[in-house]
Amino acid sequence: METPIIQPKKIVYSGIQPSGTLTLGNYIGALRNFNRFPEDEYQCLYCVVDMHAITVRQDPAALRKRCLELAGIYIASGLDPKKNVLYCQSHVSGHAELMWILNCFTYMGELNRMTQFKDKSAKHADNINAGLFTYPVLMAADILLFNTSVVPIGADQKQHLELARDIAQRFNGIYGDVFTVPEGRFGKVGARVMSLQEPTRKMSKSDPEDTYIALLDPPDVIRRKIKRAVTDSDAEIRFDPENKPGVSNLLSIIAALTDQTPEQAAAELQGQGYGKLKERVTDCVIATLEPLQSEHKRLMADKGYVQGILDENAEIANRMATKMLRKVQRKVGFAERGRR
Ligand code: ATP
Ligand code: LTN
Repeated sequence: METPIIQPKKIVYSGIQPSGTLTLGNYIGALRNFNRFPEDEYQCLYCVVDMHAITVRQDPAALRKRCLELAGIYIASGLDPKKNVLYCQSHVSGHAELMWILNCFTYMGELNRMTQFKDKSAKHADNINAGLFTYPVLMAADILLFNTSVVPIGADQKQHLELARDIAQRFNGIYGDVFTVPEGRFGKVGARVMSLQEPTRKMSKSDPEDTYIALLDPPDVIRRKIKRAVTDSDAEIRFDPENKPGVSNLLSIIAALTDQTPEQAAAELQGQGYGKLKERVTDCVIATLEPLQSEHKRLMADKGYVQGILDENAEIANRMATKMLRKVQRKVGFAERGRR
């Protein structure tokens, strides 16, 4: 009998910044897709990217608290911490070490083209630091450090992922096949959830409160924010992002949360008013977030448990990272290490 060939599992990797309260955009565009990889084929790592978060000023106590809260959100969203590696970026020094090497394989011109850098520089004109500029290189290091095949992210991160692929290919072109070239995985619906107040802009946790739904908003706040969401002055429920951005955004939210297409969601509400549309969005959002919120509350009452998960998983991530880092260091010609 032939021995079966056991394929190593493919690596899935993503990260979210603990830079504020997570929004429905983070949930629909990223978090809810993290659970969609069968465990017999994929090993998933999900990181709390606290090193990325300090590219804008953070209050230290608040940042530390948000790191633990985000780990709690990962678990509360259904990610089993025994099967997924959930850890903090700053606990694995390999991220910064690989970033330095990759900095030397990234061109200024490439970083100058990044739209997130342009947006964030405009938003934080008083603090355009070098970290904000090299942010995408740290993200490339996160991904390449683990030989990642698949990166589930929202549409706004596509340009950063392309850069990570370019850096990997450039490095491989010089040193042989060192890095796996990663692919992005974007949701069919909701890869770009828009602001409730300015539906031509992305929903973002660093914008004013009434523009986003926070994952931990209580039902009455969710209801109020959706009621006030900007629509338009005719009354037709139709999916048409260009001409009806507000209504289309609400339809996309329903579609993403009910696994429909936005057109199907529109058809179901045909002939009804915007009041009904908003009621439907509110019901879908509350039904989705309620179980996550109650599990999160339970976890936050036991912070020691969440901290323990982060500690254990940092060890696993460190082991995986060190293996890759040593290989890269050897390739570029760093000094030999003694065995002691
Ligand atoms: P900030 O607003 O502070 O820059 P952010 O929410 O844009 O933060 P992250 O927390 O790092 O950035 O995003 C985590 C994940 O959520 C990424 O995969 C990102 O693409 C996704 N994401 C963020 N906002 C949206 C959105 N409005 N729609 C869909 N996906 C989103
Ligand atoms: N830059 C991402 C967050 C992020 C990330 C990653 C996503 C940092 N490292 C690695 C995927 C893989 C953002 O959404 N702002």
